[in-house]
Formats: sequence, C-alpha cells, structure tokens
Amino acid sequence: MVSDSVRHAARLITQIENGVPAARAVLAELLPHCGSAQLVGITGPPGAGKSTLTASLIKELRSQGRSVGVIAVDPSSPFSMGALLGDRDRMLEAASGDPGVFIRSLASRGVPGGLAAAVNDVVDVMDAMGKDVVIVETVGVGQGELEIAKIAHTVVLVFVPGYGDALQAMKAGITEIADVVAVNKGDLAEASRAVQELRGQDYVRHDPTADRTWVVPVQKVSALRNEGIAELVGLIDDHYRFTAQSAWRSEIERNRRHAQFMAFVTERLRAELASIDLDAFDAGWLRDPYAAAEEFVTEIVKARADRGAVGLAAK
Ligand SMILES: Nc1nc2c(ncn2[C@@H]2O[C@H](COP(=O)(O)OP(=O)(O)OP(=O)(O)O)[C@@H](O)[C@H]2O)c(=O)[nH]1
Ligand SMILES: [Mg+2]
Repeated sequence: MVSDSVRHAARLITQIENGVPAARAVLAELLPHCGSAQLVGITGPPGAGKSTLTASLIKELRSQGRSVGVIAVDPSSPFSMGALLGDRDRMLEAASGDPGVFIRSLASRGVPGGLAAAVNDVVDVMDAMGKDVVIVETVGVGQGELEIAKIAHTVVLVFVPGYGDALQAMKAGITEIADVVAVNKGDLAEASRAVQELRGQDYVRHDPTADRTWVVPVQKVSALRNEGIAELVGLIDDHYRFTAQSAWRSEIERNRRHAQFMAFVTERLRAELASIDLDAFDAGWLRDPYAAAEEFVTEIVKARADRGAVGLAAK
C-alpha cells in the first residue's frame, strides 16, 4: 500500500525533474517544514560500491529506528542505465516495502534548472516528508562531487583499494570534499593497506565559519558483508554533531538556498534573453559582441542600483 503522501511526493518529484513551474509553489509551502533531516552525500568512483553501501546504510539506519530518503543521481550516459537498474534493485531489496524508506533516482539529463538545484529540491521534499536521514548518491567524476559537497551536511567518499591511477585523484577528492572516508570492499586483502596508507595522512577539513578543524576519519567497511557499517554511521553522526558546534551547519543550509536561487535566476534570465530581438538594437553587437554584451549587462545592473536594490556588481 502506497500512502497518499508518498504518492504526492512522487508526483512532485517528477514535476521537479521536468521543471514544471507549479512545483515551485509547492516547494515554497514545504520550506517551513524543512530543516530537520540529516543530509548525507555518498560519492566515489564508478563501481566503488556506493549503491551497495547505501543499501547497507539503509538497513543500519532502519535498525536504529531512523527513517531514510535516498536520492540516486544517475549519470547521463546511457551505459549507466543498466547499472542504475541494478542499483535500484539492491536498494529496493533493502527497503522492500518498508514505509520508512523512500527511494528516488534522478536523471541528470535535461533537468531544466540544473541537477544540483533539482537534487536540493528533492532533498526538501524528503525532508518535509519527515525523513530523518536523506542520502544522496552520486558518481564522483568531475563536477558531481563538488556540487554534492554543497548539498550534504556530511560527504562520505567511498574509496576502493587497488585503484592505482585513481588513487591520486581520490586523494585530491579527500582534501576537497570528504568529511568521512569509507574504504569499501574491506573483505578484499588489499583493503587493510589502503586504510593504513590513508590513516597515515591525517586529512582535515577546515570549518569555514570558525577556527577549528575536523580530522577526516577513515573507516574500513564491507558493504557486501555489512561490516563496519554501524561504525560508519557513528562517524557520520559525529561529523553531523560537529557541524552544529559552530555556524558550519547553517552555512550548509545557506549554500543549498544559494544554489536554488542561482539556478532559478540563471534559468529565468536565459529564457528572457532568448526572447530578445537583437535587430531592434543598434548594430554594435555585430561589430563587437563582447562590448555590446558588457554594456547590456551594465545597464541592467545600473537599473537595479538606481532603484536602491543591491546591484549585481555589489560584491
Ligand atoms: N568484494 C566486495 N565487492 C563489493 C562490495 N561492495 C560492492 N561490491 C561490488 O562492487 C560492484 C559495484 O558495486 P555498486 O554498489 O554497484 O557500486 P557503485 O559505486 O554504486 O557503482 P556505480 O553506481 O556504477 O558508480 C558490485 O559488483 C558489487 O557487488 C564489498 O564490500 N566487497
Ligand atoms: Mg551506484
């Protein structure tokens, strides 16, 4: 039995995905009910075991009586579609009809306002539904992981032993985004060495709002065998509590609203600009498109400044 609220949420998420304007009014109504969910990002290279780990996190969190929302962000390449279906199977098995779990995948293709904003919107939906923890799984290649870092309270980087060339990139990723490192496939022999090597590095995260640092813990897990999962949840919770001891956590909330604001402004301006009839302008844009563009933007900024609004240039 699917409850009405789940049905509403599912419909709203589809509207968000398709950029249906009406969704924004509903989201605005949800906002006062947001802010209590703990947001966890799971990222890492393809095949690291993120989905398997998410499935075991669901099980662990449920055994602690905590409700869970999951957003699986599907990279746009068609080849990943099979993997995604596999992901969903694994997660659905973990959820198997449990009303305390709500899982949605988001296709990164063609979300009009951009994927990061859509993920933020869906996080709000799950937050307003009362989910205690919302997990966002993305493949950490390129931009995805940086954007997720701005969405989650705690980013778990899933590391796999024996990745060779990827190691350096992973290490860069640790310093940039990881709050907690999970060395997955701990059942494989190489895992212990990877854990030792990473623990020797003492990665830290700087609280952007206060003069203090968080030492990034490295936890060995086996998602497949459900080992180290309770410990990992403990570390995620430790980090979440740490963010509450300064303005760090509210800074994360600010970043999420900022991403939504910017995404919408960008989308709206793009639509407005597309409807401009350049032939009605003087021909300056034909001779020097950049200078004409600069002048055009300056005019808009000036118009805002003239009426006392904070200008775009007011940085
Ligand atoms: N030995 C071992 N294999 C694992 C473990 N966790 C996941 N795997 C295997 O690794 C493969 C990839 O797992 P996924 O969970 O799909 O990895 P993913 O990071 O979600 O992959 P993408 O979403 O495609 O990027 C699967 O064959 C899993 O069975 C583990 O703890 N130990
Ligand atoms: Mg996956």
